Amino acid sequence: MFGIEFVPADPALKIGYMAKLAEDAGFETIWITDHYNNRDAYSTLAILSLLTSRVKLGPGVTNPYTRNIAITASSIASINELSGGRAILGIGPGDKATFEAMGIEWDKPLTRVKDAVLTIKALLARARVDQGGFKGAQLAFSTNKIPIYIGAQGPKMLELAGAIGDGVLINASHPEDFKFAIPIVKQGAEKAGRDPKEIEICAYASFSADRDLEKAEKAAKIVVAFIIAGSPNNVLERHGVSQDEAKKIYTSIAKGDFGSLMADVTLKMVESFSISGTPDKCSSRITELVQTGVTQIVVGSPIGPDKERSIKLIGKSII
Ligand code: F42
Repeated sequence: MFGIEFVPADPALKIGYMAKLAEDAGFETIWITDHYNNRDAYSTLAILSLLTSRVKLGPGVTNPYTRNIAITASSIASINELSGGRAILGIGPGDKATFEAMGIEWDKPLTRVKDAVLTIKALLARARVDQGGFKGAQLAFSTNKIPIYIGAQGPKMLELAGAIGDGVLINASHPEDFKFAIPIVKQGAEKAGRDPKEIEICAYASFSADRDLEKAEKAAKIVVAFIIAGSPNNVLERHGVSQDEAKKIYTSIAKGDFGSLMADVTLKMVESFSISGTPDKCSSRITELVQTGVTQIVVGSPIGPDKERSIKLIGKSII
């Protein structure tokens, strides 16, 4: 199955247009990123609910810090109603850098995500919630079941996703990352007495497709630079990126020196941190990912050098 990510750095109506294209191209899920500095994810999802008719859609991912989780339950239930039962909820611990700018402290992310998922499930089932500081919170309208996907990279978050999620959104593009992550998700499911096959494993991947290999790779470089700058050391080591190389990239981003970035990000890095290239090249990477146990490929930024053309190309030559 294929999904696609849109970043509401663009206006909602523009994303609505792209979303319809994606639906027509054969994508089955649409994920809208959630960061305070972009357009609001739920306003965007409301527009998408009206402009599409088959795709499932939801935030990918929201978090328990910037929105009270009862509001998240109400928001996603509203999207479910507007879309005729097509809502999906992606939730994760959130993005540390934007929290700092908002003055939000990132305390106990694992516990917060766990409590959020369990509470949101209870609220969506119209239960009265009296735990986690809530005092009798209850939704005043009904909704049918909304699948909850957990955004996870770290081992404990991956295990939690296996234990309580309907799916997991793993921000990675290379088979080695999934060979590490998937057994942990499955172990989390087994420990919780669940069938590991029930959990959807999504590769939330940086993706860049074009008939011209070089154009596709070039378009991925900026996104790959940001991924490397934000990756923990164990992930960099897994892909043979030295501390010095990562530091150089981090410094170029901080200076806004995008000219240097194009030289700092090597083709090997593009291979490790994105799915980029011609449709054939992307397809063979997708086959490798499916062999590790991935069940959904989420086509993430940049999508390609020309988003509209790449969506059509992915539909025609990959999906
Ligand atoms: N973040 C956003 O803010 N917006 C987005 O739109 C977004 C999209 C997105 C899509 C897919 C995806 O996979 C991630 C995405 N993210 C987005 C990022 C996401 O919110 C997380 O930042 C990302 O998934 C990283 O999470 P992580 O799994 O690495 O978890 C962190 C918190 C971590 O360190 N986890 C550790 C682990 O092993 O999993 C565990 C930490 C731990 O145990 N903490 C203890 C606890 O109780 O929480 C406390 C420890 C102590 O000493 O206090």
